[in-house]
Amino acid sequence: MRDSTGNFSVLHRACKLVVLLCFFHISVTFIFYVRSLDFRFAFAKHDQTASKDTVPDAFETNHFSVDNVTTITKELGKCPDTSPLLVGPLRIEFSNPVSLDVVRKENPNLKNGGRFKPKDCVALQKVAIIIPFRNRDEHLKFWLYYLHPILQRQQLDYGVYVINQDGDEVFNRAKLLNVGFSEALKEYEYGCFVFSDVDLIPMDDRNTYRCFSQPRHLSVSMDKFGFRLPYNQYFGGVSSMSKEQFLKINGFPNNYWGWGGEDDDIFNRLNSKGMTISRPSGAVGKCRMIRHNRDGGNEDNPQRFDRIAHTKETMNKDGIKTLSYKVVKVEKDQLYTKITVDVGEKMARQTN
Ligand code: UDH
Ligand code: NGS
Repeated sequence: MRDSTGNFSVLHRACKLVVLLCFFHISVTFIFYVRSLDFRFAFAKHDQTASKDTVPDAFETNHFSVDNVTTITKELGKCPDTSPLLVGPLRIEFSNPVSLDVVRKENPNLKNGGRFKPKDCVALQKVAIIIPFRNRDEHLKFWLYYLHPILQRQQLDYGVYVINQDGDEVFNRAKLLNVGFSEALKEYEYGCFVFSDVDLIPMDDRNTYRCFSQPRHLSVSMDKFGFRLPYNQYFGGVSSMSKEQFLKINGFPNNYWGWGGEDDDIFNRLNSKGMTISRPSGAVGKCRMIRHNRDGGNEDNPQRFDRIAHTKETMNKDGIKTLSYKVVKVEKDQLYTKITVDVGEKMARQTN
């Protein structure tokens, strides 16, 4: 009897020990499991933070997937108000001709159509640059040579649109600018439009080709005018307007055929809608014009004085709302989008 009781107590203790060992084993396993969970969570958290801060090297925002389910977006910060890449005054001269192949090689980051976006930050504005054009290829080469590097340093999301007037009809600068506005918007959600003559080159990259709270006149200090404004209301050469500012004045007039007055009409439109002109300082706004002879087909417009006297009455009837034209050809180059257009004839000017 005593023997069997003794055996039972040994067995009992052995069982207790086994249970204790099992409990210890489960506890240790549990602790390790919890710790490994912590570690995995922390690792995932770290990974996400790192992915937010890392600047992607691709043109567009990067995505990568985890388990094919979650998508984490790499976010770029906004570009600063003043680009850190600006260098200030520039030497601009036109003595040596420019080769477009060289300009293409020197601007490897341009996308087809003369498009660019900064790699390391999100540009503050999407800018379409519109150039009225006909038979000025040598000037266009200089413009592309000088402007592309400047615009890239200005950290803009931009595209260059050369609006080429087809045929031999009298030149119509303002209507070409309207066409540029309308065609550029079909391609991309531009919010800002810079209208630039092909023969004007800024002499300082701090003269940013972007939009401001008021319409901007950029070519304020031209060499041909002795680096000053020819008159206070002058709005010719290079100017910029947001989409809203442009639409508020019904765009530009379509009926100024030949040289002169269309820029004064634009000034009158802005003025009549209560807008003021914003300008850079005379030093920052310095620019050079490529000297040239008077173009054929761009004779002085004899009606210009009469027309600018009646801007207020005509501006709602003549502008972007009544624009009509035909696209003849679209050419995409690395350096620009060239759109050749039939803008109609001078005879049609009464209505358009
Ligand atoms: N343009 C062309 N081809 C032309 C005419 C004009 O491309 O045949 C474009 C070009 O972008 C030019 C802009 O339109 O820079 C303005 O041309 P403009 O001839 O009005 O102005 P610009 O200052 O010449 O180049 C002025 C000639 C002097 C006029 C004197 C009037 N009394
Ligand atoms: C004014 C013209 C503007 C022209 C400006 C500068 O007289 O269109 O001269 O011209 N206005 C009228 O003719 C009504 S420029 O010296 O650049 O050829 O922009």
